[in-house]
Amino acid sequence: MTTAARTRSSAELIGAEEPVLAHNYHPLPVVVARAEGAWVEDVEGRRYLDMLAGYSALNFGHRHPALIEAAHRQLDRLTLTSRAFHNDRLAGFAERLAALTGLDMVLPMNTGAEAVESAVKVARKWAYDVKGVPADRATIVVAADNFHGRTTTIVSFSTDETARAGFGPFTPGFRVVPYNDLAALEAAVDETTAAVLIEPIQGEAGVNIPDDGYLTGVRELTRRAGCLFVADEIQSGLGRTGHTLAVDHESVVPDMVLLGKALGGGIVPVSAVVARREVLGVLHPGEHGSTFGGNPLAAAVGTAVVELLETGEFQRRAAELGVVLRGGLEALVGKGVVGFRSRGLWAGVDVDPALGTGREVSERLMREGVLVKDTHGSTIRLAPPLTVRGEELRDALETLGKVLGQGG
Ligand code: IF1
Repeated sequence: MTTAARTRSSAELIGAEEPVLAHNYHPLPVVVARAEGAWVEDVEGRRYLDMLAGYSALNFGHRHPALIEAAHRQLDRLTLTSRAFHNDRLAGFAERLAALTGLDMVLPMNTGAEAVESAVKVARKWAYDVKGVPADRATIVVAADNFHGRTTTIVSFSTDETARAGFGPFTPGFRVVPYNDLAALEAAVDETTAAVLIEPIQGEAGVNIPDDGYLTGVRELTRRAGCLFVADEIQSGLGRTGHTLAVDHESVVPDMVLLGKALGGGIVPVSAVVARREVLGVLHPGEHGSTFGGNPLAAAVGTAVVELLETGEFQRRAAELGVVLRGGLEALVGKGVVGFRSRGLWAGVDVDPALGTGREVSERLMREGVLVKDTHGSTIRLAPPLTVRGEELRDALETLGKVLGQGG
């Protein structure tokens, strides 16, 4: 029987990837074959609690019934037209998404990086057409330790050498300031500034939560300076922090909100720039686009995602279970955890380096049936689906304590 016909083992599949798949990841040695809710199952049938949730792309769990139903229904009707024609799903998606975020207009894209790239283009065009910045002089201020994606323009303003090295020359027009530092931000903003682009909570940096008042300060500072506040909510948004958007924690409304990941329900790539009409109004036919942006399947799934969020149930669960998460982590401080940051169902946990690297702890947790991902050094991130049950969360925290108690 050929290899292709027989179901290959996890080990065989991992081995088969090596010669034929680019080595741009170093995955944990687990091969997932099926999943439901907060649980995944590998090729051999072993089950794991998924405490990463696709880096917050699976906020509603694996294969949420309402989202799968929306996808199936649309698959049987229409999947793609390109934007050369209208489709009967896009208006509803844009209306519901704009209303959910409290903004006016939607630019539908596919990946998070495309939303970020689109925001850079729109902010620059707004600077030239509305603010009156001289051509090609627009600047955008970003934060150190940012993560906004992997394209060459985006890594141009990354401060992570691993993300940048070997990919130059880089796109000019960006200024980097320390995160959570309003004085430094004020000093960097001037008459050429189109926008300030920040994550309301820095995900890849290890769930780096700014001081209360920082987001309000950014909002006031950008309004005073006449530039745009662009919030990258691609990882922090859509219920993760106990609010629809992380900026809701300070009741701040940015000029542009970037969404992705969970907007596609863990089924299809869906991202969007949502903004005030004056901002997205700078785009005219032929100036921007995407083959798949706003496709009917994405719009149907995206609409079902927005409908889930309109109930407030997932935001409530993230807030309520976030108390369980925080309490469980507080109990581990001094028992292998040297520090942590959490908001809602999102935490960056700093493990005692003497117990191992984040990767080593992740591998030990995997052997205990819990999947997490390290960020840098000895920090691991916890971001379960917002559908996780309280007892599942408590079990995962108990397992973390057990692994750390065993020396990491
Ligand atoms: C990978 C990190 C997380 C993001 C924010 C934009 C994007 C992301 C705040 C781009 C994407 C993903 C990328 C993925 C792993 C994951 C990640 F580790 F890379 F940094 F979540 F922290 N803004 N983050 O977090 O969205 O184009 O990927 O759809 O590159 O390995 P994308």
